[in-house]
Amino acid sequence: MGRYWNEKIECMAREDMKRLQSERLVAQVKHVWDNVPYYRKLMEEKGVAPEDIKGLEDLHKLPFLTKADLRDAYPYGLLAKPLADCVRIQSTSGTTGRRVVAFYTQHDLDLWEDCCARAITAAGGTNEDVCQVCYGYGLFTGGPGLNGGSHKVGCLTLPMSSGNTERQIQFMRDLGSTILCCTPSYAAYIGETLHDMGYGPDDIKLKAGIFGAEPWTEEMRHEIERLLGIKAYDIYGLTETSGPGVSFECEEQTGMHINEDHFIAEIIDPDTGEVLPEGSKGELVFTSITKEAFPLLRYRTRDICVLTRKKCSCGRTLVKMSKPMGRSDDMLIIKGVNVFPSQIESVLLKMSNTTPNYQIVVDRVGSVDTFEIKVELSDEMFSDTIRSVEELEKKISSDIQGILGIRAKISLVEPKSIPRSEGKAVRVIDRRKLH
Ligand code: DLL
Repeated sequence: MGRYWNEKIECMAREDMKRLQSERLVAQVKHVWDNVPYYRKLMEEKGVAPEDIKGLEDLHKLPFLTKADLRDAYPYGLLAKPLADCVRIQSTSGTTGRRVVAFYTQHDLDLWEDCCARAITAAGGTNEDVCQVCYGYGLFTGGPGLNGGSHKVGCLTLPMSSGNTERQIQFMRDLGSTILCCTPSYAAYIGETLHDMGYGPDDIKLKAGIFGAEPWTEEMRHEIERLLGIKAYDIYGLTETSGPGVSFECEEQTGMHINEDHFIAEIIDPDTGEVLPEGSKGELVFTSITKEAFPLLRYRTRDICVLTRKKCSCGRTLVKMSKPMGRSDDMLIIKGVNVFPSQIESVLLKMSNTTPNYQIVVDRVGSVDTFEIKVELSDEMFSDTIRSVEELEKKISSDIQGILGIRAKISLVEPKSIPRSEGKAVRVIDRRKLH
């Protein structure tokens, strides 16, 4: 049986949760209508007023909010509280051409940290634990979110931020860290460095990791678990919704429970906006029902996933989302075929002779797309015969073609030649955009 941070909420009967969500939704819509002219205009354009929203069943009447709205309203246009009541901002790095600034009241910070505390507890964390937080601190939500959650749980918190990987391992060993929080790509890098330093899982005390902020596959999970000798849990969130902790994995490791007392989740068809039934794959949409300063009504995340209400052995009744399978705006279209980097990652990590380091390079020559996958070899494979390397190349090529239906040029590269990431990994280089 699992341990809970807030058993009453995490295991609440569905009917009670629906009632709670309905009440909070009605109040949130009124709060937004009264305080945010931008939302009021969107609602008026759709012909809907607060009186029309009587509960969960009316959610679909509300207009969607998109990233374009966030850009339009930047920086203060969606603020629902006076600035004097706000105590913090966080922001995205803006790598995909968007910069999102989210505002928090003290109450918002408390609720956010509470969501992160649920995630740490679900990963087995208690006040006996030493929690090493190596997400970036600063504007990025990863460090501050998990830091706050770790404090709430009462863990001894190591606010490391990312970088200086050998020092991370030194601290991990000296202070006996038991929980690691960082991106999955950084976790793999830390694991690799641990081994390079001549250590293995027996030389550290880690038992669990809470990894998120970027897509990662089951194969990547197994690789990290092997390298560090831990159980690896997924955590999801986005700056717009506060940050990490919107959803988190329990010991079943089959998807992430959404904190439904704070966020109502819907899955829609990204092309038509139609709400899809449970179990369908589509774009995740969130409505925040407790946020004060920066509320979101039907915010389109662009993340593609599936929701399920199948009973979970951990006892939580919170709906579960699958790992995001990609973003509708990060999907590559190569030679007319839809390609998600995660599909490629799962093929590569099934091979025993490669490392979790790869890069996808897309370009266009004339009007034809070129598609190359650089895959880093393991040390053992690198010193192997040319023939076995050629065979590996062929195997990867045919497996990729089997899954995607198009051919990629496979380039096997030397160990350690693909740049490592301390935050979100850069897996795709799409040179077509530069033309
Ligand atoms: O990445 C918040 C976060 C920090 C989540 C630490 C988990 C841990 P943003 O920088 O705004 O916020 O990026 C949000 O990252 O829309 C997803 O596309 C992606 N993402 C976040 N978590 C996961 C995950 C933070 N577990 C965007 N799996 C989201 C896959 C994820 N993608």
